[in-house]
Amino acid sequence: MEHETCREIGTAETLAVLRSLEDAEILIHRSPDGDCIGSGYALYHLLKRFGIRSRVCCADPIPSLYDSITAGVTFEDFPAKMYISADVADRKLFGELPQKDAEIALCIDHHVSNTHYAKLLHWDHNASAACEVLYELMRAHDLPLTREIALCLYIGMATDTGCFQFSNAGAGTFAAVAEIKRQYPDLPYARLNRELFVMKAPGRIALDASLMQNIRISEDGRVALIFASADLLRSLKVTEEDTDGMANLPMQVRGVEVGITVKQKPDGSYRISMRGGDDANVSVIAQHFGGGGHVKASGCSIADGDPEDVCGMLMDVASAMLRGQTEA
Ligand SMILES: [Mn+2]
Repeated sequence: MEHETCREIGTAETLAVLRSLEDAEILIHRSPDGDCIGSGYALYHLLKRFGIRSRVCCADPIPSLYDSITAGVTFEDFPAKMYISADVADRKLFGELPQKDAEIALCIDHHVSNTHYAKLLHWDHNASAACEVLYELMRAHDLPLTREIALCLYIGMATDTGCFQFSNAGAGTFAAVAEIKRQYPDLPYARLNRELFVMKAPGRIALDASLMQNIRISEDGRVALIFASADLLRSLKVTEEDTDGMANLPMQVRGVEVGITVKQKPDGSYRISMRGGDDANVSVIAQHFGGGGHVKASGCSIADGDPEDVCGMLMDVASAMLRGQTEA
């Protein structure tokens, strides 16, 4: 729902709002990833330096993968007076958080699809990550980049750029990371990259093998689809947290421009993720199915249907739309 008076603000006003907060809760999105966790915790550390009590709130538990961010942080118990959000494009993405309907004083985000649900919005939809928006804010006002904050921001930018491999990693992203590395050369970058982007749980290795064995590829080789049935996910005991990054699998096939990942939920509905190569705009394809997102990374949901029909239809529509996009 759009806030009737949502106003976009720059860094100076954002900083003033942050400084004026009191007993604040920082809301991040459900199924938390490195960017919302990183930006949420970075904001917590920043507010703490301003002498402001805050805590990060998420509908789902923070995966142990992000222990390096959460270690040593204990949130105080206090009745919240104000709410801000980080990396949350839409109120719906709060999930089943008790505060999901609260007035959001400020949202800091980078999603082009932000629905302007907050009272004030500080965003840059050209930034790779909410963590990059936050980095720029801190840089613009000479706020000290502490070690904890640097770690949070690094993980957020690394996450949303697929470890700096996606096209959303811009000059600003690399400049931010260069500065973080210059100030903190001894953060465990290589270990973090391996833990976050290379290593997988054994069940996940088995899942990837099965998905790749059954990958569907269009006749022209430009659209690939993998289907993870609820049965398969259950039998391999793969948790939600373990499927992170699964959507990038079809893009491993050479020549693929649109990669589609279909995950069947226990209730029979489907969650679809789409990834785009150089020439594809998957946001438009996802919109066709009522979803949306970024040009190179989007998603949508389908309520029900036979898996064969759903996968076949997605392949057909994506192939046709890709042809439309790339016919010059
Ligand atoms: Mn993000």
